[in-house]
Amino acid sequence: MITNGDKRRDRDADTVRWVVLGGLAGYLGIALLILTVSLANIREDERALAENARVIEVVATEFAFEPKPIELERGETVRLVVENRGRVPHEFRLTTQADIDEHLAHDHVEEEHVDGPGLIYLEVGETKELLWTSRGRGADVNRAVCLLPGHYELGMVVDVVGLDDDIAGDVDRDRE
Ligand SMILES: [Cu+2]
Repeated sequence: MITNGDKRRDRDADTVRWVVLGGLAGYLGIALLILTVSLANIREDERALAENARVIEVVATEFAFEPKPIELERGETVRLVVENRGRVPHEFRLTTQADIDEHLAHDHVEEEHVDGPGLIYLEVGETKELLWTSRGRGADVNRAVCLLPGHYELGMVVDVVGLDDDIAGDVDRDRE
């Protein structure tokens, strides 16, 4: 038997549910607003960074990159404008010799040709940009490479060296 007391309890439970849901929706709304504003700020910061960044023009051909080496100052943000002047697709990948060795050890595992942090894939005739901030010695990249099968072996690798420390010396040593 349903009593009036039961009905009231149901109504009360409904009210509580709606208040909780409303509260959650409110919180979500505010969180979304904060996220949107933060993302807009990040985009604004990136735009400012890109505008002030030193431009380094890089040309990819078969099978080399110019210039050689790519020189960065510690903490410097550069805009790498990479043009594929070759007759086949290439990639431009900022990485370390250790990662290259690792990649080669796995016999050129076929990867999807998608751009990512420090990586752009270039069709013939394509020019793309990469914004990069050098973090300095130890945690940073020391090579720019194309890891499409066979390209590294044919010479598509350049040193990425620091202008203000002795990364260059280390790179020269470990390539010998
Ligand atoms: Cu290549």
